[in-house]
Amino acid sequence: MKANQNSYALSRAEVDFFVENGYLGPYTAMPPAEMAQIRAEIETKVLTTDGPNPRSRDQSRHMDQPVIFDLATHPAIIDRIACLLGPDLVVWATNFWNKAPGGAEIPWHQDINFWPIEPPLNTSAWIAIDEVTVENSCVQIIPGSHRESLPHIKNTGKGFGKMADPASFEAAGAINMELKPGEFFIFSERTLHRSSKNTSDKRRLGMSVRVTLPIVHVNQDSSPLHEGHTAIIAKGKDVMGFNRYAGRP
Ligand SMILES: O=C(O)CCC(=O)C(=O)O
Repeated sequence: MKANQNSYALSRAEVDFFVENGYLGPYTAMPPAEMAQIRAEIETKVLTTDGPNPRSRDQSRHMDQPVIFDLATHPAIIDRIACLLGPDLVVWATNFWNKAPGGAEIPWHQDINFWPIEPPLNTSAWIAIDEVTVENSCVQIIPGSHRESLPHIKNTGKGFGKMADPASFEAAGAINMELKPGEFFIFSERTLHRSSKNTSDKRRLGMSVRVTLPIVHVNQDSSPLHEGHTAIIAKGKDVMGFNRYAGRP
């Protein structure tokens, strides 16, 4: 069966749009009412407990929480990414983006500057757990920015270590990825994105799912991953054997 013969198949026009613009979506993984149930479980079982990453409760919860494993491997996400990357897919990281009212800006960046993967190939899905609007600081992206690797400089004292050098790009064409709970968008490892300070009185909770191929070496013991980290074979098979995996917890 070809990768694109599934019920979430991308059209050729959507694939071309991704190649041209470095993002796709929003798409719906589940209706808001279903995400409300998942959100309740995340609030009671996940955000309030320690997970496998000793530095952060927000990372790698696919390893210990079935609800997060299921979200990260949802066919609405994985089958669409299969239309971009092919039939064998690895979810190598999951992390929450939990921005409380007043939460700080995340500066413009290209993710590949932060990751221990080689070759540098990844497609991410950003899933809205809360409703995400301009007011509570939705992610913004710059279409087409993935076609160039930009220099990154220190973002001293701001909690997010690096940012794209503001002298190296033009943010004028940025678009806002506003999402209903259960919606997500897809973007590449070099798509420039940011989010502003959360100036609303509403939390903005989302989760990123990072998807790559079995040919990619993931340095799983290194930050932002951690000792004992396991990835997921989300679709197809891994005949390479470079990385550590585990199934549904
Ligand atoms: O949620 C945010 O504000 C930033 C998200 C992000 O940087 C990412 O998913 O790579």
